[in-house]
Amino acid sequence: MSTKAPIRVAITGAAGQIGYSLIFRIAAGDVFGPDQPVALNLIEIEPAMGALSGVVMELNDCAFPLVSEIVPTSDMNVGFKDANWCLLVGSVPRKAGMERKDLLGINGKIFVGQGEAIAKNAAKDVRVLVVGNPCNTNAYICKHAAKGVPADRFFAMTRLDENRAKAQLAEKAGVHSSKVTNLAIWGNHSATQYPDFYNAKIDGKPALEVIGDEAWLKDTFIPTVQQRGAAIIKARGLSSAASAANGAIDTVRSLVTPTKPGDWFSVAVCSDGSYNTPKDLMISYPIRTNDGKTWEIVQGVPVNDYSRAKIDASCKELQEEANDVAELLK
Ligand code: NAX
Repeated sequence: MSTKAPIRVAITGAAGQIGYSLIFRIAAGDVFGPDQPVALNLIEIEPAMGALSGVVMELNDCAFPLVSEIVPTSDMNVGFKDANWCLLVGSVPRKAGMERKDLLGINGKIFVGQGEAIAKNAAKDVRVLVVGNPCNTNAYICKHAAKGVPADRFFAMTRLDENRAKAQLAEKAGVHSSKVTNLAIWGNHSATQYPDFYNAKIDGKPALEVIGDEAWLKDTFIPTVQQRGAAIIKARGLSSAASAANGAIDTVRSLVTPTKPGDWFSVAVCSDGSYNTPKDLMISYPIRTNDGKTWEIVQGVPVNDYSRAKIDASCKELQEEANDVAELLK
């Protein structure tokens, strides 16, 4: 057993599908490394506590060497206590006939409560990744509610979109996905997201040059990435879970590990107005970290007229979502 102090990770929606992949991989050391113990605070709503007890039994049955403690709870004050990382996965799914505004309102209340509980209970160095949809706006609400926690500690997940985009480009180019770099997702984790193929590289060369088919990139690649979640639901009868958990794992790992020189990764962060985007919203950009602690929006990435229009459309949608939840932020 490692002598390092454990990192405490709070996970909401712990008995859900994504939780079922995510928790076991964190416990196995996939995020913080094979020498870093983790304490797991598993948060669920009361009706799912029975299911969560089954997850805890299975976790125990894995006898993971790195797991120092497991705290299953439906009390947010217990769940976020001393958490260094909060992975907010649980949220209420959209049901038939539900307007976006209704969904935003229902989830918004949850993320106000969670933001307040994080501010009150979490560790001083807490960082928060929101996965539960609509993740950008849920993170925006949480950030506002978590008074006293710096805005640069909040993130919303667009890494699954980045990974999906890399896989599509790799397949088209006939190379391994690891050869695709500099793939930024801009904007919202929604159908308006912009997977930026103009700046992506394949084996160090511009993706456009390697693929040589701009029409395919605009008319097939972008919609395929934007609609990938729906394609998985159609094929599997369930939404993406293992790949979503993997996206969350990649996001945290990228934020705690120095980024390779020249490369970047995608995650939504609190906008400082970079690239003429609205300040304060949670917008996905090309991000890098030099020390695994602080991060920066990569500056100077070329944005042509096509990219500009796509980024603006996605930010407009985020602004509308923010307007829909303005009441909750008072
Ligand atoms: P599930 O419905 O399987 O699990 C969600 C779990 O959250 C349930 O067990 C539920 O009891 C719990 N929950 C609900 N409200 C809670 C609360 N207030 N506190 C604690 N737990 C709560 O959904 P799953 O497939 O795991 O997806 C979880 C979320 O991820 C959904 O909002 C989904 O839309 C979102 N996704 C986000 C993605 C992204 O790229 N950002 C991709 C995958 C996924 O669609």
